[in-house]
Amino acid sequence: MTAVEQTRHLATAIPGPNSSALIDRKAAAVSRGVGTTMPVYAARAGGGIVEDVDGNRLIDLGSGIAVTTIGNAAPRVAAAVAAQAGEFTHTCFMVTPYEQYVAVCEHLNRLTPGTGDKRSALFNTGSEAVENAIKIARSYTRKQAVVAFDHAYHGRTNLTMALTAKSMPYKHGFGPFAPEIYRAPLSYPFRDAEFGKELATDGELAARRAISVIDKQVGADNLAAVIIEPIQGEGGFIVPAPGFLATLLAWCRDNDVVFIADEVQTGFARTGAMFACEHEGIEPDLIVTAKGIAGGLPLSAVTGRAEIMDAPHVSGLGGTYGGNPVACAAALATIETIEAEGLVARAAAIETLMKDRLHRLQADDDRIGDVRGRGAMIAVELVKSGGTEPDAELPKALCAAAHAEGVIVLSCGTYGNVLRFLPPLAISDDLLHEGLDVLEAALRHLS
Ligand code: PLZ
Repeated sequence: MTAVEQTRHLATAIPGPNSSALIDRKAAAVSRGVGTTMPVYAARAGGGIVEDVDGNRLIDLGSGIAVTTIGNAAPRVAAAVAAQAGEFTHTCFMVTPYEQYVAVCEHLNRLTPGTGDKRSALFNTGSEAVENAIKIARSYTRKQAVVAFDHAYHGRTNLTMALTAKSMPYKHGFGPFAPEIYRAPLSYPFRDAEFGKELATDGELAARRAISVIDKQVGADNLAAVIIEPIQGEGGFIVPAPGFLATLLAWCRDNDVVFIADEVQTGFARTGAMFACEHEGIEPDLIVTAKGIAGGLPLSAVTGRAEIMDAPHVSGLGGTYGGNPVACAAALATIETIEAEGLVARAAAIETLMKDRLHRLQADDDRIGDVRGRGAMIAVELVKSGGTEPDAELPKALCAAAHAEGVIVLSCGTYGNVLRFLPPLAISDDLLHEGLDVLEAALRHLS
């Protein structure tokens, strides 16, 4: 197979005739509940480009929602998947185990923050791993309650819907939700600033506000776990004020509460560290990973302190496909690629490039309220001119304009007013600049 040409190219209007035909087939065959962001159907992808079924080549600033971090169809992954598929595709680890599963767990134990004795368990999706982290925490503490945060996203299964904050589209009409889930206030510097500079910059203060809510409304004696994304993803790429996570973690340690970091979106080099917790200098009890772990194959994991991970009884954890051998082969190739190609440093370089441009854009456009994020996980929060009132229409219009010009870009945020960038680390600087040029022009045009 030849590599996808690394240029943006519009062969037809977006969508072209072949995508349009597929859009009609989808409407007739696929549940309406499954929505799509882009109006084009993919044919091939690699580097920083997704090529559609009409021969259009689009700049990829989404990585399939932070999954193909090392690049799509990355050479080591493609080769490892093909080789493993030729040997065996499944035996079920719970029936006839295989080395690849153990090897992925060894790498996770080595790579995640914390030097103590660790164990891992493998699953298929981020939601499934989050559910298992909660099961493990409950088994270890023999307590039931779980605290999640405002703006959190942890998945779409029943327990993870309960943990997720936003109603539409994730929860609306799908209740009742799992019991014993409580919500605490987050540190959201851009919005906390309305309540004073201190709260916006002092993470310890914001953590004390959350701890007070937890203490009074749940009580540590009932609380099994606190779960948090070190940088919230779907909620709007919210980076908490320094000290917020460390203060929460310290409180958890003092109160026999398991601290779970959901690094499903932030993990595996995405933020300019292998894991986002490293930026805060914290070592969570449990860490949940998925997405970037296996270059696009479905794999997820829970990793953590051995005494916690070993709390569930034998055969208390599992699932038919968890740690599928093809997905494990992809994960081993992904980890090898990150380390061999120095991709953690590449993510940090992408942060510098993007923030530099976006800050300059912000300087003469007061609709950009905030520029934030880490590594190749960068966002702009869009507001009504000069204020802080969220503007959800502008990102919609910007995304539509970018899509029509051949740039894949996504929005997010509780208020739907955040434009987020999750480029693959395999993208060139030229393509990144070109993608931002397109957005900059669209922003000017929409003023
Ligand atoms: N935890 C932090 O970001 C998935 C969801 C897209 P699954 N985020 C993308 C959508 O609209 O469904 C995510 C996440 C965090 C958990 C999950 C859930 O991971 O693999 O989608 O189950």
